[in-house]
Amino acid sequence: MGLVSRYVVPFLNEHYIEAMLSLLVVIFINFIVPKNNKKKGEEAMQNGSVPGHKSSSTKEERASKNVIKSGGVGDVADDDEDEGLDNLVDPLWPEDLKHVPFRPPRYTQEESLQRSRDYFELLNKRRSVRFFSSEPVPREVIDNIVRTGGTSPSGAHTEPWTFVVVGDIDMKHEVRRIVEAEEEVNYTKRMGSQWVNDLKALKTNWVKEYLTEAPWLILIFKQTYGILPDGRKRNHYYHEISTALAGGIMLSAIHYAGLVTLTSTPLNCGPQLRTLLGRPSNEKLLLLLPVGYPSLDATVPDLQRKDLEDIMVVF
Ligand code: IYR
Repeated sequence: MGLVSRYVVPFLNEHYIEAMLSLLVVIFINFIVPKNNKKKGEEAMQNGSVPGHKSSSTKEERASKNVIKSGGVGDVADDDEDEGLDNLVDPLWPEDLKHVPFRPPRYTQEESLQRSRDYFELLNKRRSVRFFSSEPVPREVIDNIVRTGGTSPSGAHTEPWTFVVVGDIDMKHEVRRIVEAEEEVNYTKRMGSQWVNDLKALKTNWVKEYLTEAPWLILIFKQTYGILPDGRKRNHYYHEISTALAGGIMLSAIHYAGLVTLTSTPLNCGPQLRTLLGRPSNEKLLLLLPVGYPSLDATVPDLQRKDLEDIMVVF
């Protein structure tokens, strides 16, 4: 008691307490906050997400929130728990990477105008199709489509993607079994009534005939990190954005080849499909594209696209 009155009580005046509180605030702002943000920033660089976005809720809670927010196939619940992403090796470039002249084809302004019109008109005819013919498509066409996807830009040129091509009918049946079982739960439980209602006009449900009708399925996996020959993990910057861009480029290649696809995102199927296809745990399913010709009686919803004024702002 003597000690307390001698050493503590004299300092219990409001000026002293105020000064100590200010000191604590300064320490917190300067040292604790930047440290946390740096860590979050590093995480975000790897997955392209917004720092501080992940909450401390359980995996299941995050899953259902994500289902409602984004409807993404690669969401946390799906297969996105990245284990041990510390100590990543940054991309390895050859010691003396050369820069070489770049001379792409050069068109006149009129030619460019014509080409831009033509390409718009071509891609404006692309539609997501759910009704496929089983008519075969040569493997070489698929090879070229995958090659084209592989021309996509990627973070630090890490090419963080794997395209799994399935033509084997038994494997397609396995994929369909997994997707339909999960999608039934998605439609009846996980998605919620508003989401199901929003999709009504598209006439989708959990029965996915296209998964066995289409001659090919392309499952696009993003690689959340790379694995070097010596086992070290390599940083794959912006792996999700890079792989999504590759998917977009593939959509245009599929359409240009006169084929159709559906950018399907079978929610909660990632881990099972990854295991079925023998892919390693650094790969997460991003998109599943059935590829082939439309069935003769295929229909699509009569949708309109937004006008230029509604999607473009010019300064
Ligand atoms: N993945 C489901 C649900 C679905 C979700 C959206 I957002 C769509 O635009 C279409 C379908 C399915 O494939 O049925």
